[in-house]
Amino acid sequence: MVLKRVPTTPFSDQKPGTSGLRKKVTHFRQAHYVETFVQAIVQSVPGREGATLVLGGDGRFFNRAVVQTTLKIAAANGFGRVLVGRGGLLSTPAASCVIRKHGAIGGIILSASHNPGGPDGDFGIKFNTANGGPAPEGVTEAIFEATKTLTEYRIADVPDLDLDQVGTTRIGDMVVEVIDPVADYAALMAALIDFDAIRRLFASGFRMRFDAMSAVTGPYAHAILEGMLGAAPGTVVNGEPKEDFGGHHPDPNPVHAHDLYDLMLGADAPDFGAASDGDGDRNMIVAPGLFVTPSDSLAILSAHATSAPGYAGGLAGIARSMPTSRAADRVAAALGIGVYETPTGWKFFGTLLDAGLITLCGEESAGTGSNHVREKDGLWAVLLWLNILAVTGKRADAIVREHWARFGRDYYTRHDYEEIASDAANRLMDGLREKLAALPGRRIGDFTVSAADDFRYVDPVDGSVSERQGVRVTFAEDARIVYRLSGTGTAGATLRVYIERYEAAPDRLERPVAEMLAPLVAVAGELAEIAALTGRAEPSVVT
Ligand code: VG1
Ligand code: CO
Repeated sequence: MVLKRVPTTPFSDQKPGTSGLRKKVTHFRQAHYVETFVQAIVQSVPGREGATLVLGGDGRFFNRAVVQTTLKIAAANGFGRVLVGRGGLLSTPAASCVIRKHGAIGGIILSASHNPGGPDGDFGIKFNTANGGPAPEGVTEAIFEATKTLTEYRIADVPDLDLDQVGTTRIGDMVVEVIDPVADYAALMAALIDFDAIRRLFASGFRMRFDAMSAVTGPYAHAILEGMLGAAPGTVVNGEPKEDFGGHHPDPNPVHAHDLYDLMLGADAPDFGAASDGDGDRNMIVAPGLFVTPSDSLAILSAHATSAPGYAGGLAGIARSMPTSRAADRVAAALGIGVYETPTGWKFFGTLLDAGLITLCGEESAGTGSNHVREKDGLWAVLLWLNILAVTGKRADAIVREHWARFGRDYYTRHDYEEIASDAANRLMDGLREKLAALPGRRIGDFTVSAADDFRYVDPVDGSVSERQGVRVTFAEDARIVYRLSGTGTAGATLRVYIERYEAAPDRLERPVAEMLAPLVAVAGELAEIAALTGRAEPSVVT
């Protein structure tokens, strides 16, 4: 193997965000940009000499090229073995599963998740550590520091490998194993979920639609739902991963997965609808006639988890990201288990999962997961739902209604203001921070502020501190508004405003969400002066 040392000038903009480094493909394609970031990752891995690395991505445009580059840099930096998904594919949860199962030292996942793909779309690179989870902030900081000082990278000067056949090859001393991207993941699902019960459910005529959104979960869903569980052929739609996701936003929400949403809310709805995102870690659940918010889904899965073999012993605790509704807290209280509130981003669940403090966790952004891997897991959530439906024999909409009847309902909406000017976004957040101290006790509209702060998280396991994780304003009327700026966008800034209100009166559980939350939406706009500061009268996306 010929090893090249290539001189490069450092970059100043390779700071990983909520979930790795995410930029436009055109940005990633500038000379040495990918190589510098990958070199920074690999050299920040202590003990890499001879160790195993996992590699794969969501199949978007540029995935194949970066897989080849990463293999060559890994070989030049002393790794002993790389497990790479066939065709360069691995969903994010499957990568987490493979890292854990094969004792890898970490993994590099190529994805910009739910962001659009293609030559003009987005690309991303993230690093996961040996526990299978997103690198914690200490590690991403070290990677960022390296990108700012690197003057060369090391790369094997070898031809591209054929990654389309399962099998073993080498680059110099480094073994490259091309693996079936589905097999390990499917085996893990079969160990956690009652596949027999779900097989009987499908055999009884239960109909479902799973929309893979032309992204990475297609092969997983085909193999598991239609192959192992006997769902009718055609259950999985858009099941072929495409480099540009068919031109769509692979974001499973009622806006971008509207075909599925419309079908489920129409007269001919099947029994269950679900979708997943670009890299397979998000999920959308739609019952016949009823969209299930991700926050409710976390609460419902938590309440029923023991019906699955993998959770039959009960839950240790539940965690949710701070902006996620407090529906899961109500379940935790009923179960008498701990509940943890973390900053946005899956990396904050890692220590809690590793320490055994929690079993399930989730985010309002369509992320749900458990201690089975260290990433959120879209298909797992769908399978756990199916398990619950199969074991209870109830319809999905009935499960949701029963949940509200028992625990009350946390009406919830998120308003996103995308691609606003960064300085306006920062002014808005700074303005809110300045107001915080004076807010408690203040009456705004029909609401009285009971507490207001900028969320500061102290990790209960390792004591690490994360400041300024979002402004939260809590009201005496059991309502809450949260403001934060996105850390995954690739153009300008995105303001996210999370609005929720609890309602327990039996005759007020099925009101239109927009109507129930309208007064609070008005308060949210007034408090942050959104229209005046951003120039936007309306959000760009409401979920
Ligand atoms: C968003 C979501 C967050 C999620 C992150 C990565 O981050 O809000 O909950 O963990 O995306 O998800 P932000 O910083 O833009 O709000 V994925 O599926 O895009 O990797
Ligand atoms: Co994702």
